[in-house]
Amino acid sequence: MTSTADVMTLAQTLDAARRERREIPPLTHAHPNLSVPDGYAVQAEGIRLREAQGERRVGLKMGFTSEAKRQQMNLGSPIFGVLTDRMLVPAGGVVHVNAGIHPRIEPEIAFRTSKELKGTVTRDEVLDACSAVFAAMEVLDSRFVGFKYFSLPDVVADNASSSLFVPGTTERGVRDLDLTKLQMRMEVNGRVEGEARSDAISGDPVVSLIQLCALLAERGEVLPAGSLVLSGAATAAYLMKPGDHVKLTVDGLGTVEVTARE
Ligand code: OOG
Ligand code: MG
Repeated sequence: MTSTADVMTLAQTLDAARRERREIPPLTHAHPNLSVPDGYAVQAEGIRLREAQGERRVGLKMGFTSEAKRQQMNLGSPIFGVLTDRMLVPAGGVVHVNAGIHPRIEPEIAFRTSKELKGTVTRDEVLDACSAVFAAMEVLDSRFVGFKYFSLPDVVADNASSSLFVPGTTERGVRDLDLTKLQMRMEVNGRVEGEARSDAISGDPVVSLIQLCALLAERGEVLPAGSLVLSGAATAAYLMKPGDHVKLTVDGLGTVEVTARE
């Protein structure tokens, strides 16, 4: 187990890399024994640093919940990260690629909770606790060199590569549509970049929330009421270039668009 001093140092290193838009080597190069729980300890310390800089937690995101993502990053199990208010980009807004290191964008299904969820929960309990479902895009930005070849503890420590998220504005009730059969299409400058059905996400995006509650419980945490939750990308992520116009269309959940600029 990494010591508390190490956890703080690693969190500060990652936070500085993020703020200075600098790639760093994976933490496991210098700390080969870093475990996944250590990664979550570094992530939590990193979020405390961001809160100390005035940011507020608004939700959580799941990662590696689809086969497409697990293959793209060559990593096998679901992980979570924390979303803050400063990561929010309104639908139709702009993502400045130079404000990041190597931002990538991906299509997601998002939920808002109105009740706390804790520990082992059923699909019905999740549906009862969710006040809305909507389409969203996530902009990832790994702080590690080349955005690849990192291990699970590295990406967990790096807050699951969180950078920005773009929630759609068409909100629906979670029981109003079959959440496993929503066709999702992400276009870049009119060209289809990724397409999948929503069951690409954990077989059912609601299952991502069940998994999230289980992962949180391992750390003695709950999914608070009022959280925004990204259930994970349905397709591989796309590397954004200035001038790209990205549009996600999801059956029953409308469209979400964003433009990349320098
Ligand atoms: C980790 C984050 C994965 C997703 O939706 O699967 C993720 C990464 O790809 O760097 O957000
Ligand atoms: Mg994602």
